[in-house]
Amino acid sequence: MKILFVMPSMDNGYWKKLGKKVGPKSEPLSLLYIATYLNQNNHKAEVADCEAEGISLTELENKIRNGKYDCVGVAMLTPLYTQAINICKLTKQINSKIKTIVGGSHPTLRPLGTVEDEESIDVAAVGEAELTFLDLLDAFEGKKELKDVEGIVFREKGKVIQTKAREKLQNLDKLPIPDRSLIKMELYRPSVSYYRRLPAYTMITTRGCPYRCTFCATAKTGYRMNSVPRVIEEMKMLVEKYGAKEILIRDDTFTLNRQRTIDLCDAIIKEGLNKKISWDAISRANLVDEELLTKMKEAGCWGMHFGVEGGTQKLIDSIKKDTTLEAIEKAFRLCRKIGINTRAYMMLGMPGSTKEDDIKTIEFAKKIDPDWAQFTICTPYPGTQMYDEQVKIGNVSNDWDTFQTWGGFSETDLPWVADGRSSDEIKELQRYALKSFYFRPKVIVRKMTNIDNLPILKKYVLGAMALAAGGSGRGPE
Ligand code: B12
Ligand code: SF4
Repeated sequence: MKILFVMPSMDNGYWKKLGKKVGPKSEPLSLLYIATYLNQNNHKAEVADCEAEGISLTELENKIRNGKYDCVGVAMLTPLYTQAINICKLTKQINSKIKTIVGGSHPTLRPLGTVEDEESIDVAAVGEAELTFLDLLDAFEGKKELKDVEGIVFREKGKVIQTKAREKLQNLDKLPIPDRSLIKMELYRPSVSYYRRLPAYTMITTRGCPYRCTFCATAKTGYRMNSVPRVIEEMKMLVEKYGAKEILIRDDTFTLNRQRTIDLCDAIIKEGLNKKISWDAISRANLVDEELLTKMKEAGCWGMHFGVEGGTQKLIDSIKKDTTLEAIEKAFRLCRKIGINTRAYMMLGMPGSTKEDDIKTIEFAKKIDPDWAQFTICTPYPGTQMYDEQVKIGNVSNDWDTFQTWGGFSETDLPWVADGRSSDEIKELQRYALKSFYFRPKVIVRKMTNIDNLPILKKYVLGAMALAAGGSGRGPE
């Protein structure tokens, strides 16, 4: 069958305004994984990335009209909801026989509601969808029944039906390396503060996270790893075929399995990849130590990102972060000692928090002194424990377009505000947090001494402009 996978344009709120300039253009790995798997199994799948390729709805319409597709698969993160729906509607207007399938975090976490709310969606895929999609195509070809396809929600005779959940694929090596020739790799680059050298491309080496943070859409999803040789093969491909100078490893908790991290670093060094690329990764502060970080640095790791979230033990306990302020401080201290750049993800306005708590969070960010800090306004995404709890209280919006948790300035309406807090107060605190964090003499001097080439200077100028554009940043009164 012929399938078009579409990544909708991030054409709302923050992304429309500042995101286009300083935000990321990230390879749509989710769609590439599925498309590659289908192509390997004798289907013909293409990928259209409306954001990166600048494809307008009219251009997409022409593509679908002329492409003779049997199915259109659309990626649906919560903030992409409306754009994804518009693409399903458009497809049905062009030809009602084309099957529309949505997948990604939003339908995974809200499967029945997603299909019930929108008639132009034929099927929603729940969870990882490589195997599901292949089965689905068999069903569309009449080889099996839709009700026997695990991991989907579909509509039949006016009824919405959810099938048995699909078990997670344990051996990730069974999936082919995503075929990046399906997209225009030259269009992709991370956000300005996320790289040192370009081309910088993204990959994942594990799936899932066993931790239970109440705000997180990937909480309690287990943990599976690609083998070390498979990771090396993909890294080599990025270097040799696409000229990557940097790799962004976007696993949720890269260092969860300490021995595997060490083995991977050893293999990177053995292959000489550490001489060709640098890389960064995301993990938890309690999952690193001096020996591990030293090994990672030797293997080319230049940056580590940690979810810190709150600046008091009470706050981080309240979201079940399962770590301590001491462990966090230690991880940042070690990274600086070893020479690994750090990024701290902080959250403002958590449930039950006060303005004073948030000020302590901002002060804690300064204390641990990462190279980059992101202060995001806490947002309960559907499917998370936090969402379920806040919906009971009754103050969460169902306007999915407003679910944008950018670490820059939030200027659009917030979908939710913690009890006793106001949206204006939290937005103002966010401005204060960013400005008071970055416009410290120590940070400015550090950034200036780090400028050793023009692109870095350019990205700092862009970053400073973005910060300066963000309102008064007067801070707490
Ligand atoms: C890389 C990344 C990004 C990148 C690229 C996103 C992209 N366009 O793909 C960038 C930096 C741009 C980004 C932005 C945001 N992200 Co993000 N991101 C990720 C991250 C770390 C990895 C995604 C990835 O590539 N995974 C690897 C692939 C293979 O897995 P996958 O995406 O889950 O895909 C599988 C299934 O979901 C399914 N599937 C996915 N899409 C589709 C489509 C179809 C048609 C089908 C059938 C199936 C299907 O099949 C795939 C293969 O098995 C995830 C965390 C995570 N671990 O997934 C967060 C995550 C997806 N992001 C999240 C969020 C909240 C955001 C932002 C809203 C944050 C913000 N700053 O505002 C923005 C949204 C931007 C926007 N307007 O869409 C949440 C999503 C929550 C939600 N309910 O939508 C996640 C889950 C993080 C989290 N733990 O909470 N993100
Ligand atoms: S926030 Fe990080 S550690 Fe917590 S559940 Fe999500 S991915 Fe895991």
